[in-house]
Amino acid sequence: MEIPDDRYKGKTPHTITNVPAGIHTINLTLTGYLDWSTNVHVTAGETTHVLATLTPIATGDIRINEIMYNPSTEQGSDTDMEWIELYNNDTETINISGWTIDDNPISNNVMQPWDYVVLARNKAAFEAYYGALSCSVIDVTFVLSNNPGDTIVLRNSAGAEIDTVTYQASWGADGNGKTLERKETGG
Ligand SMILES: [Ca+2]
Ligand SMILES: [Ca+2]
Ligand SMILES: [Ca+2]
Repeated sequence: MEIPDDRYKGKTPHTITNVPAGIHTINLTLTGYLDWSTNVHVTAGETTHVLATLTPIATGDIRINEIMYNPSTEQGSDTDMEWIELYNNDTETINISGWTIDDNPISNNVMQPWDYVVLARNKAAFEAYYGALSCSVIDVTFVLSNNPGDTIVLRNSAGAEIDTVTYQASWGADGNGKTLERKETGG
């Protein structure tokens, strides 16, 4: 807990005394949880109560499962038709909201165990080509280089690396309409 001006005040539950009247910022941090912050208005002679519920940082066995890094000319432009498929290999529901692909945020999405989600550079173009899928498709900003290949990094909302893939055009799927898909063995 910090109040005010970034001064550490101790662990919760905690009562801070002799706080000047006015607005102060309280920050709570706990390993494994998202940082929490609020502004409190302190009135002279009164005790102001602050209650916080911290949200656990989701982590888990989410995998970069399949990638389309170079769609064929027939499929469309790379700007529209690149996509990355994630797979929840965990037995738990995982909220990937605020996770990132190459530092680009993923919008709200919750993955049930064994769920797939497609991160598309252009969801509208993706769905126009592939039709409706049984998994969700969400727009995410990213660029997958064609040749010599690229590294894709998936991080959770705390910035911890969850999965990464480095592919090379020599693996195939380079503009021929095919994709790269992870093997059962992980390779
Ligand atoms: Ca292409
Ligand atoms: Ca590309
Ligand atoms: Ca990259």
